[in-house]
Amino acid sequence: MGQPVERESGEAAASELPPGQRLQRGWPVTHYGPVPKFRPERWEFRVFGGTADGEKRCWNHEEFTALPYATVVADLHCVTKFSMLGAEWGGVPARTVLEIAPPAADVTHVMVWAEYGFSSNLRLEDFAAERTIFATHKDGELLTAEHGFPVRLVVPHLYAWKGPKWVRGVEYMTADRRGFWEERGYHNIGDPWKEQRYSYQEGPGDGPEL
Ligand SMILES: Nc1nc2c(c(=O)[nH]1)N[C@H]1C(S)=C(S)[C@@H](COP(=O)(O)O)O[C@H]1N2
Ligand SMILES: [Mo]
Repeated sequence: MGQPVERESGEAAASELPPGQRLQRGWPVTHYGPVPKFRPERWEFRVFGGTADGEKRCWNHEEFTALPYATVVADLHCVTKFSMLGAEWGGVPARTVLEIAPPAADVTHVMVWAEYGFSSNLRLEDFAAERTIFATHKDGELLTAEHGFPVRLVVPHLYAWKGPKWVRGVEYMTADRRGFWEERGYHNIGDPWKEQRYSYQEGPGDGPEL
């Protein structure tokens, strides 16, 4: 089991909820659209866009799950106001992906792509945060299909829509671009401790023009 991880500044203790959130018993399933069927022979995880050497990286399922495994204890805060606290996520840290497939020096943002074209954009520093992880497991068990099997992103310090389920790749970007929910009224950054829920709350510099 992983050790509880020290929180970064600005975050509260594990038992504390961000403003406006309430505790949820159990673990509800929340997403837009159908649950994709996992086809191992067709599945690949791609890193593309502004890589340092200009080359794409591509891992099949066997290769991806053989990457260095780590665990992170983190909460899930849905913008619809429920939170799930203290899950242990296991998988491949985003930092590991950044090390193996480094971005070019001018990369500032990433788009994380999932099945059916779902996407979410992140600042490179949020993606590179110590606890951002491509989770394959929760509390020691493989993720279920509806919770994102085989891989979902968990970004502990942002609202949960910033963590796509059924991830298929990462695009390194030299400018910011809105993802699926960020184009549809949700905040470009999505910090739950600042209650950055909706795009109308964005200040100058928080995101590209809508
Ligand atoms: N591919 C995909 N991932 C997604 C979503 C989605 O619509 N599609 N919804 C997000 C939202 S809004 C939340 S709250 C969490 C919910 O994760 P859970 O169903 O495992 O609780 O998944 C996130 N990841
Ligand atoms: Mo959500």
